[in-house]
Amino acid sequence: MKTFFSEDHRLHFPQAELSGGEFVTPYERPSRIEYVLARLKERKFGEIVAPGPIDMGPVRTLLDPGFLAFLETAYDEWKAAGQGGEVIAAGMPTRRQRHDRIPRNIDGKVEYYCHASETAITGGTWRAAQSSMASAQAAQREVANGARAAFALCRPPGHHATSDQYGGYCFLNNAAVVAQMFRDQGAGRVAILDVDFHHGNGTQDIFYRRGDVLFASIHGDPLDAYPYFAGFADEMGEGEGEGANINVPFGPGTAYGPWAEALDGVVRRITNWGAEALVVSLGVDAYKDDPISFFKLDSPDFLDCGRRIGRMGLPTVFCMEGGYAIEQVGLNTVNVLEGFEDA
Ligand code: OKP
Ligand code: ZN
Repeated sequence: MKTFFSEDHRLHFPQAELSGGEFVTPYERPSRIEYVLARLKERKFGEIVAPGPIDMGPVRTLLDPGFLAFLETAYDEWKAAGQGGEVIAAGMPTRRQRHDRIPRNIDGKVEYYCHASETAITGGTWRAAQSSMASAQAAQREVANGARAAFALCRPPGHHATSDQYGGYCFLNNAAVVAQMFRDQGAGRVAILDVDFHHGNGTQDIFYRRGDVLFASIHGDPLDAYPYFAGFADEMGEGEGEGANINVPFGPGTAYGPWAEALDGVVRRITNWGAEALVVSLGVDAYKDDPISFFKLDSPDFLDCGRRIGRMGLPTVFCMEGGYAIEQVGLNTVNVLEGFEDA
């Protein structure tokens, strides 16, 4: 399958992430991508193609206009206000406060539109996020034009971004927009399978009340893992979306046995539900040596995971999400893709 990838990801490289009370180099860093590219080339996996420009149409359909305008200008406004560093939210509206009024002050706007302060915005973030989305859209078009599958090597990732909040290293929800594009082009039902270690709270939130897009995720139990406040098994969708949201949380130390069993369960449900297209939020941070995660998947397990996904036989777009054991990110990612093609 083809890979769609933009060099513009480099424009997003914050110097600092707040982690454990210290500022550290962000785990989500440009070099992650180098390892994926190197493996794709080494294994002669398929053509690597630069995407065309982003199509803002489906992005605007799905996401909040105020949020998009904010992302576009946040860094400049921050600087214009005389703030010295990268754009970092020092707070957020809490459950005891209002969130029906959008502050005029840029510091306040950042708090309003952010849901996790480890994620900084820099001067190149908006362009990088748009190019990441452009890769996802190009992969979608490739599949819409008849390819069995395509890989969007997205950076920054997307699955934590809601229609109006960024955080968890994510700004624009690539997988959600791909699913929406399949719908707009006539697919009746689209499934999103999120295998990243972290719950895809943003994707879940965007489709929670919709019955046409099913969201399924296997992830670290929110009692133990970010994003902490979403991803519990009793979140099953609402209204039209009831029954079209599936969460399978697991605790620390979970190995491939139970994980694969959960995957088979989810695959069965997606198949029975009647999905006509599949979007995979492909994070490989379930890997045993990932520095910010706690599952115990090993590299060969990712091959097997890809095979199980491939057996669904659906037109599939893979969107890169997380994976922070930098040197193994390439191997594990390409393992999923190869497993998929083997199936
Ligand atoms: C993004 B993706 C650590 C808090 C967690 C955010 C992790 C975002 C993961 N102190 N930080 O799903 O891989
Ligand atoms: Zn993750």
